[in-house]
Amino acid sequence: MGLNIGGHVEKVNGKELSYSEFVKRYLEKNQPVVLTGLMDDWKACRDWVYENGNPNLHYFSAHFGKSRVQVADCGSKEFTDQKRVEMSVSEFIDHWLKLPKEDGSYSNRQGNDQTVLYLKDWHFVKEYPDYVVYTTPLFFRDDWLNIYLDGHPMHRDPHNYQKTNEINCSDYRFVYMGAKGTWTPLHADVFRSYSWSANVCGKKQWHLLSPSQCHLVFDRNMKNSVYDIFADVPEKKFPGFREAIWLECTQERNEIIFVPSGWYHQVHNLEDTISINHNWFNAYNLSWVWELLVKDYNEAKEYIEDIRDICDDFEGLCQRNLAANTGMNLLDFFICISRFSFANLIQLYHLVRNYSNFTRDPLPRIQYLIINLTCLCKVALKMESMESLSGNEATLVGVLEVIGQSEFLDLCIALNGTYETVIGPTSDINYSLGNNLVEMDFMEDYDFKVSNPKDLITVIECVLNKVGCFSSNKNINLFSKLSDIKSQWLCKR
Ligand SMILES: O=C(O)CCC(=O)C(=O)O
Repeated sequence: MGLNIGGHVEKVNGKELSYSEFVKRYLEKNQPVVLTGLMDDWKACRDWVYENGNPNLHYFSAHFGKSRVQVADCGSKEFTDQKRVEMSVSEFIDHWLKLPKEDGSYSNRQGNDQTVLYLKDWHFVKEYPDYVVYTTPLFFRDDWLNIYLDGHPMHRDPHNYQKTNEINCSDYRFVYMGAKGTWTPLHADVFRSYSWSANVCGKKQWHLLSPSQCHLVFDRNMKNSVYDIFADVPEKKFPGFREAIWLECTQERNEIIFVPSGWYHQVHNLEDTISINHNWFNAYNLSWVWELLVKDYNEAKEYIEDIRDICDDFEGLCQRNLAANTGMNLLDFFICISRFSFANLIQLYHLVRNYSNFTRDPLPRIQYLIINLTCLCKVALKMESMESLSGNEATLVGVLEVIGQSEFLDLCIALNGTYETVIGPTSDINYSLGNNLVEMDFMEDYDFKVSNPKDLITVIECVLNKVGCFSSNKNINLFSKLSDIKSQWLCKR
């Protein structure tokens, strides 16, 4: 029996969409969309593609041949994913060019003797930062994940900390390349982040399942999900699978698909395809990331429960396992959101305090910052109940100390640049972050130390109080919003 297709992913001309419309229609509602018209000036579409639309594979061998990449063997399953091997780009391209068919592609999806190789998760931007082949479209710019990883290690394991190790330095900006017939099994994305994927050439077929239906692709114990939705899925093991209603999408060359948080999807390359994709999170899907971490943490704990009594540092082991399996642990996430809270607070404080000095109305930016801080607070409130985060020495950090760190300054500059792009500038004059940081000197009076979510909420409350005083003095219609956030906090406590 075939899949139950309930509809197709909407296609929209990205040139006719504003950022606020994109937020309202897709980020907030967590709905997928295909955007057209956003890749016209990408160098990748010229350098990497012949005029007839085929990938210029020789270009890759000639320019990036020595790069070491992860390649999936689409014909063999290993645990929950395809088996991966490492090879050079040249080796991968040689394999592709030697394919038996005259059109240079694999003959069908599976069941072919020929090993079906698919280059995945190539950290291209990280490896070739000076060769700018694309610009991230406006809609996907507010990307806290990659902004953070540009300057901060994600997992600072005190037992095993190396500045250069893979987890520490990676980003989530990738290139994918595969011949017709290569594919990606059913999955939801890392951290339950958002993702976008742009076809530089070729064509992909997507099948997507909304989060409200995802339980249907799991087995009775809710442990394993279906691997390949086109295989013979046994009803006994996956009793809900046939009820699932899928969204389908054929993504053409020069189109970008937005995949929202928590949507399961399976992808097939219908032609030889090169794509660029990013994973990211921001205020709108932060709670998705938190929920996933809690679920994975509980599973990691349950898995080793039987050695709890003989383990010196059971909690530490759980956190290390969580970081290894999920890509970050609870502490990493807490440190990350603390820094984004500080960065958003600094901007908010600066904008409200100097409200009348800006040449452009800062209110839209202020409103955006308030939304961000509301989401950050909501997540911090959820985190409060997590025992492993209450009073953790490992995360103890002085707010002023963070503000003085160069990587934090870089984060603030990047975030400010992002907001200028997505919301608009507040001034014709160049933004001077140094002044903003100096303005925060009032914090010295409080000597804030943040070691758990409760402390973080206290800092946010304190700065919002200050900001609230300024805004009421200056008649900015902001105070009611701040009171709303506070009353939300109070009734949740
Ligand atoms: O293009 C593919 O093969 C898979 C991409 C994907 O799953 C994703 O971007 O989340």
